[in-house]
Amino acid sequence: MKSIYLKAVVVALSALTAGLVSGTASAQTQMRISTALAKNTHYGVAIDVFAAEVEKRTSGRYKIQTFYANATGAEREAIEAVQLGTQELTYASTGALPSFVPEVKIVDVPFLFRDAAHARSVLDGPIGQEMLQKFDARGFKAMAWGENGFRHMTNSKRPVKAPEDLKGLKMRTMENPVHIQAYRTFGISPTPMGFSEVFMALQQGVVDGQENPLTVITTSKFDQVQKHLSLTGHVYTPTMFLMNKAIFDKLPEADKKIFLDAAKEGAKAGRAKVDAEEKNAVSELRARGMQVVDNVDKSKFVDALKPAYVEFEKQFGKANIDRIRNAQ
Ligand code: EAX
Repeated sequence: MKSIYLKAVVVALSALTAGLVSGTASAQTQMRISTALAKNTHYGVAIDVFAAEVEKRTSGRYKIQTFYANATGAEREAIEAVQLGTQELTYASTGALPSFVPEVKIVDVPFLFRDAAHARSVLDGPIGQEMLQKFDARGFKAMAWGENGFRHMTNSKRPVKAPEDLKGLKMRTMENPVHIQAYRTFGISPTPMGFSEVFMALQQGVVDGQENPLTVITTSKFDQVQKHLSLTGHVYTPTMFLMNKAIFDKLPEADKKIFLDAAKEGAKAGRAKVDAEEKNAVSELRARGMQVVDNVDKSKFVDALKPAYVEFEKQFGKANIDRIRNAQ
């Protein structure tokens, strides 16, 4: 009799403790996500939507603090912090990612994607999802691909109409080895640096030019320090929602799904912002005084890259490049 009574007390007590524990668990968990560009950009929108979706779908059990314009460090440092777990999340381009997960380099091959629809369907399809999984072994949960966009060249020296015009230009590039190799093949002298240093490097003439999607050129006001824009569209740059793997793994199953779905929503919002902004970007940049070459013959740029493609095919396998290139 006594022992039954005791058991009942124990059960009641443990129920109470469980209640208390779940009471504490329902207190808010704070997490941080950072990105390289300002709040009013396609990156800012992506992390804002991600944060809002996580908060909404978990009824506020998580609070995602958002940091813009490299406030927690450049992309490389932010990715490192996520790998270490000192920061939970970041939304970054493929600029610095290859140093962490070399397999991702293939997406940076120039003129690989025909258009944004092609890029998005490859990244959201089996090829892109396989690549996300490569991040597991390196301490990341790669949650979803997002978008920076097709890169175009700007410089302060001359209009770039053909690859010959690039010879001798000193250009800031991302730290991405595929870009660096391709741009050298064009005759460019590449100067890799983090994004936060670019405006000043252009302003002070440390470099003659840079290349970025139109949305980045307009929102970063590169027109103030660059005269010429050429719509080369030479490389597509995706972005990625990255989370520390151990922190992700500890989430309850239902929350894992919420985080993954929220990342997809964030990516979608980012891509929609790219679509909206690209419509007016060229006329906007012209209005701000840039000289725009909008009729470059892309096949000449592709031809000029022949020696680089030989290297890329060796490095990534021609079949793997073709599999992406020929995806419908
Ligand atoms: O993710 O560093 C860069 O040029 C990227 O395109 C972007 O602006 C930051």
